[in-house]
Amino acid sequence: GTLVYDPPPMPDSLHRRAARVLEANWTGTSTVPSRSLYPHQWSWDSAFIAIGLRHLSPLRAQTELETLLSAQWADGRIPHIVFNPSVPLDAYFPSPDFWRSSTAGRTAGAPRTVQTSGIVQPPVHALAAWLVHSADPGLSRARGFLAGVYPRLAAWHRYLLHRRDLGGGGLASVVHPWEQGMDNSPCWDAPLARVTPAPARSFRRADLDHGAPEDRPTDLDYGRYVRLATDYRDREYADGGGEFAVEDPAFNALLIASEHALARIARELGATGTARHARAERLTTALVDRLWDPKSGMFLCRDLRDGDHEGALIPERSVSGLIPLLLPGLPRDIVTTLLHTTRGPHFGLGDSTRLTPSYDLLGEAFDPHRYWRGPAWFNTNWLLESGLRVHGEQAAADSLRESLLRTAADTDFAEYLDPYTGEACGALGFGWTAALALDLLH
Ligand code: 9YW
Repeated sequence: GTLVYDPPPMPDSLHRRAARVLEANWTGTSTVPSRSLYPHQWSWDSAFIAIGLRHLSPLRAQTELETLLSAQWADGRIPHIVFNPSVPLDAYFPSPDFWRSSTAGRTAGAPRTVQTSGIVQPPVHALAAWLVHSADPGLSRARGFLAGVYPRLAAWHRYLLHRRDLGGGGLASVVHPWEQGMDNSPCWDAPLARVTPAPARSFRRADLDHGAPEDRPTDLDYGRYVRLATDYRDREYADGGGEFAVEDPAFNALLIASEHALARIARELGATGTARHARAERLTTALVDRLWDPKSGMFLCRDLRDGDHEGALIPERSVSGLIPLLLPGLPRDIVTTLLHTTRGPHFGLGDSTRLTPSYDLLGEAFDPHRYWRGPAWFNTNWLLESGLRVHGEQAAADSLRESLLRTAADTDFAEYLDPYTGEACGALGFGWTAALALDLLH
């Protein structure tokens, strides 16, 4: 018979698969975290996504950030969700008719052309903008990318450092668990216990149409999220008076890293950047003064509504308290202790777990499947990977990088996973998982 050359099917490269996820989640102007669960643009997702996207298309990565920033409010806040008007209202809760940005957000200067939420998410944006610029400085300069985003990023940091310094110690506070990005972390259990939940009948959760209930926050959690968000909205998003106010280590560490990035952006644009580097150093000192807990060997959250006006540290170990490892300016003894804690029995990195869990393996509330109460996430592990490199832990960083790539491939870019077994949880084809895997491949 005829000789037919029939090559065996080529296993698709991880690079190609990740690119395909980002292609499928791209809307034309931004990228959705997940087509099923999260069909709009999310703030910190977009920053992480841009960091990966810059390797595929620097133009798309710039556009991703520009789209987000065009929804910025006049008071400087970058909303945590920018709604896509072509997605049906009932596809995600809370929807635009809950946040009412165009009416309730008028005083704070919500944009007129797009609908957004009224809360924020961690400030990864200046860091992302700098990395996106560095991927293709020629294109960036030709388009005036940094010149365009710089004033907006500066206003964003100003908002956080002034309107959100609710504790008066120089750090930014979050006023809702969704703002910190780790929605149902056990860190919030005590501060949330003081909040009267909104009645279950007053809202309908859309997340349960797509996610397994045992992997998601509970109805009681949701009642409290809704109460806090409703109260904030009804105060027209004015900062200061809310029932929930927490200083979080990851949120502030990302602000510091982004302030350093803003200094580099300022330099590229012809300024010195010195004042910004100095501010980042002051913030690092405040972070250590207010949130470092030598007894736990890590950073903790400060609950400003507990006790007197100074608030109190929340005695729960979250991966958030390891993320300051990212900062080059951290005192050496703190770095040593943090490395020790990351590898020890509470987080088990390089030992009992594949990736760092979101919460204390030995904590009473630990649950390997329920969202931010134990599962491992890619963005937090990507941040730790770069923290290990910053502090010269190349071997540990290499092995974390290997695990990240292997789990991204094995889980089809899952949203999060069981830290022991590696079993996929939540959505698949998740935006930042694909983007950060791509980044690690470069
Ligand atoms: C939700 C989009 C967002 C992330 C958050 C994560 C989750 C939204 O999804 O929140 O409905 O629970 O907790 O960090 O930005 O990926």
